[in-house]
Amino acid sequence: MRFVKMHGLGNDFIFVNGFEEKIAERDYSELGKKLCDRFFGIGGDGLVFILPSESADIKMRIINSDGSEAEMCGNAIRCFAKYAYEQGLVDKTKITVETLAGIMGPELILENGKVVAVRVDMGEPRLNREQIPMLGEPGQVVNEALEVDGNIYMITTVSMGNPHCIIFVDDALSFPLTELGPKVEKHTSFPRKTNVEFVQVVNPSEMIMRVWERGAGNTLACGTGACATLVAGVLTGQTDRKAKVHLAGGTLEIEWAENNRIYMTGPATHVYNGELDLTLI
Ligand code: ZDR
Repeated sequence: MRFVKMHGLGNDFIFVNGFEEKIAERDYSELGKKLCDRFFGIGGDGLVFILPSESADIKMRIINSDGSEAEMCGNAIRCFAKYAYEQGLVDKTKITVETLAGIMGPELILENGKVVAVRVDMGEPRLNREQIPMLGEPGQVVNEALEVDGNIYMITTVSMGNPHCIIFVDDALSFPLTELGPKVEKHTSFPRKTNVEFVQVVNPSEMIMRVWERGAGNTLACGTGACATLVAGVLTGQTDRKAKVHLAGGTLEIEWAENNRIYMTGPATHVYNGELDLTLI
């Protein structure tokens, strides 16, 4: 099976071109677990399939490294758009991509014919508790207390098609993310688990964010998480509607436009092409 390794700010993915490689859908989860393993497989935060779509130009399916399927992935979709364009699977710079979170709209930013960045229309944030989903009374979850092991954390939740729980902290870099992250990810309040973002507001147009990803753990960046973080910054009155989000792997620019849609701009990087004998793993 041929594959391509790409990353968006160090959030790394294995891409499989489903137009050429015929993989049965029932094998997606098992393959995701195996191929994403950094010791016995290729290594990656997720496995992404590029597939034909009936409702958009092209379709993306993403399997987390634990074999679960994510509705959406902000970093992967930038890589996805670059790959689809460069491989000639689409012939325009503004495309529509079907995902489990709805149809997204990446736009390639070219310089001298090369893709230098991708701006993605990530759709509208979903703010009602049942849309996250999170248990409890209907309404928005903004600065609400969540108890974990007897400690109280103030959380704000946002769905970008996938669930995010944002916790504002004084110092994101030294926060014990690997301790608290998995406990919030699997907290009983979140029936489909959640991605967890630890965020420090530097000023109204800049934030530092660390992420504990649902199904993937501590990763270097999270595109949907950066979008959810900007929304949480606005809802809590701490940031402007346009801000830079600094992640371990680099910076994303996020805007919550007046049309209620979120636009994310950032890089997408090709690392290498490979070929794998599936009978060996
Ligand atoms: C956070 C993420 N890498 C992105 O860039 O948006 C998405 C990956 C999917 C995530 N682990 C989930 O929602 O299960």
